[in-house]
Amino acid sequence: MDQTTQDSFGRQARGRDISLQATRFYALVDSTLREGEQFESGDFTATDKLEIARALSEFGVEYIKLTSPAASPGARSDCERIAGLGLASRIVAHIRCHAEDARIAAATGVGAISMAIGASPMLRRTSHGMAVRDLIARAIDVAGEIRQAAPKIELRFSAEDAFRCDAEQLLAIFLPLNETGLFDRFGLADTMGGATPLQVHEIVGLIARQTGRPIEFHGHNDTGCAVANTCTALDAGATHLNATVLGIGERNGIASLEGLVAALYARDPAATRAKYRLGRLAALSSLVAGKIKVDIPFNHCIVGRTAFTHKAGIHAKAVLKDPHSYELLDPAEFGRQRNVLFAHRLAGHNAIGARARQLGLQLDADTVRQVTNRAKMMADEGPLTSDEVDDMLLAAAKRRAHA
Ligand code: HCA
Ligand code: CU
Repeated sequence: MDQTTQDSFGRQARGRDISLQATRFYALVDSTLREGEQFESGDFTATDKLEIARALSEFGVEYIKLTSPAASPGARSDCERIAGLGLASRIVAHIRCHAEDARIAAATGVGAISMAIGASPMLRRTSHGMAVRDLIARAIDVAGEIRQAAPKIELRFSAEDAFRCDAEQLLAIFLPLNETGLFDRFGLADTMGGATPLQVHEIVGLIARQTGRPIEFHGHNDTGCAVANTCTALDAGATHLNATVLGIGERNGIASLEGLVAALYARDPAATRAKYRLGRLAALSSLVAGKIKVDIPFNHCIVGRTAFTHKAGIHAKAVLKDPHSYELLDPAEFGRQRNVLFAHRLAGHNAIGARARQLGLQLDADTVRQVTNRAKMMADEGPLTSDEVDDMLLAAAKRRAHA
């Protein structure tokens, strides 16, 4: 009865029967060099792509997805070059469901090919005009070509806009494709970013159970749910999770690698640490931010400026005693630093006392409280700087020495 179980976050839960499982097997499919190229300023040069691919591989993502080599002569030569680097990450070429694209991709030396085609009634009408029957026939033809050219290549078929299809429409596509045995994995894309976690759970679970195949999930972020949906897809049985550095992609992008890594780490720090070189994440984010000429959002998971900044007195007090009080993620693991703010009106004597110790000052509790009260009054009157608080602490220490 009072058993210790693990919840889906890998945490111990006492006395409750939680049926969700601990972290399952998964692989990260980074799409910075494919979906990310579709970001407003994601026009990577050949050198950018090589640099980013190397950094992704060093971080440890299992797959690096590239723009279709059929997109342009440059895309093709970059794809061949990256596939030839011998990186630890498997290189994936994304393609349309076109025989010519497939031929070009199969000849580049990539380890995997991902084909995607609009599945929803809306995209079938506006994107390619094919009926479901024709779409299935096309996917089988293209997959057949690929299997002939590269029998061992890892092959995925994905339904674009899967979450504006109902379950029957999706099964009508995936079940016949599954029977051909041509595909290693199926993909479900929330192309519009409008799916809810409950919907994702239901659809991913259904397609995983009905096909018995590994499932890849790709979630856009239009409603801010991309990371939550991707984690929910994992809980529902997805094995391959799409992300991009800083979440870049069409419109406002997809699940960010940083957000996903934060969520996976929060569930199971040891497993996440064992899979990825966490200390390299911040440099990877900065590298990509520099290439696309954007600032890293101040509040981004892990790499944002304020991700490890504590302010309120109550928080600061507990964090100074034990950082786990208000930190799920350990900044040191990610090469980041904790910042406990002390120059503001919400600061308490704990934060200001800690600052005094940082400055090497030994002040008694009463003195620290006096400085704290003065700092609060000053902050009420206008902006207070760290230097002003430091000056007050130094002055108090001097007075004490002369007393
Ligand atoms: C697009 C296609 C895609 C494909 C996702 C996938 C999408 O650019 O529109 O490979 O599963 O979001 O549907 O990125
Ligand atoms: Cu997409």
